Amino acid sequence: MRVEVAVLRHVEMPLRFRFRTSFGETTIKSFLLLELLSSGLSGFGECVAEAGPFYAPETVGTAGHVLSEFLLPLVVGAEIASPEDFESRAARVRGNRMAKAAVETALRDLFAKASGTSLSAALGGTRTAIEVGVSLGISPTVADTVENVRKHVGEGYRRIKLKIEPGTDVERVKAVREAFPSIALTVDANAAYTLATADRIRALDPFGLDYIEQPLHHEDLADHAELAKTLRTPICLDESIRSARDARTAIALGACRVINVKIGRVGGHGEALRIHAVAARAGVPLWCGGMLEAGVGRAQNVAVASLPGFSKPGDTSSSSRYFEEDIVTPPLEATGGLMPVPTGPGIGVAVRRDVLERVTVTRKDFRA
Ligand code: SMG
Ligand code: MG
Repeated sequence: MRVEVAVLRHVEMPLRFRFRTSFGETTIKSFLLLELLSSGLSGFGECVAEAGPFYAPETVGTAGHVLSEFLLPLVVGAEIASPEDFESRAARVRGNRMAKAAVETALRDLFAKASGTSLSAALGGTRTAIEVGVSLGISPTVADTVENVRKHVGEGYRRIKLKIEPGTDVERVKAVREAFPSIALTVDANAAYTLATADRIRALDPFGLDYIEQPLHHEDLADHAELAKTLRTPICLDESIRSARDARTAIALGACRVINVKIGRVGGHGEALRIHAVAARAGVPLWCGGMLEAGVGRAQNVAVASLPGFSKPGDTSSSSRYFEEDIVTPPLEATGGLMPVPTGPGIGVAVRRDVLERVTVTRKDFRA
């Protein structure tokens, strides 16, 4: 398939809530949206790099640079045989996985559209709807945390994840567990603890959490393995898993028993599929993480989450939670904690050009 034109947009969309984590706060979703055009079809990829390098090393700025200077020149005007063909062409670019994923996911959409299949089917998805949970940012008080959980349990989400940081972590989890004895509950520390402060993590063990996500440093698998030995609750890794190689090492070391897969963090659907294979061999359950995606990224997430190994509810909650107005139609919405998997060609949702124009800050076109 010959990619004729690439359109790279910087987009900003206000969030409907302040999302606070142990590493910062997001109020505006700022991201790059890539459109690849070929024979009258458009494939869309959303880059999940954030404004600042606090969750991951990449930013909107660095991803824009790597896309413009190194990745888009590999595809614009080129005959690309498959998404895997792009992966091999881009293999000499190290790291920069979020930038790579923007191209790879746009190509996946484009190839699926060209063959008239849904992206879910093209990836090997087997579910017609995915179970979804919700990730709740750190609220000002313990009481606010419980109220926020009540609201989202009422909306039918199948799992509640609380963002935590050292401080009132144990108090919050205890209060939520007392108010909701039987919900599926998890926590995500975004690497805010160390082995020296891990007593606070161990203090969460009695609350029947489904898993504890990324408690320790993003580069430290050995410490996670050591912590795991002192916990009954499984550890789930997010930031530490950038590839199938990382997944294999982490599982072999006993650093995790669950994996959060984010397409952007691992460089695209191809790598997500390889992690899926590694995890299946080891009997490790997966779930699909979130990066506060707009409609394109959300649809890409729903497609991968329809694979059989994604057996736990993910963070892909309803679009209307995040945005007044999304850039795709129909918006991706969950009912009773179930989100239908689009069946139309590619990502199965259409980009709303009028909305996209309104939220576009800058636009750069690349032609052969
Ligand atoms: O998409 O609802 C969402 C956010 C899910 O908690 C979420 N993401 O570490 O898993 C994580 C965080 C990373 C992004 S924080 C802006
Ligand atoms: Mg996480």
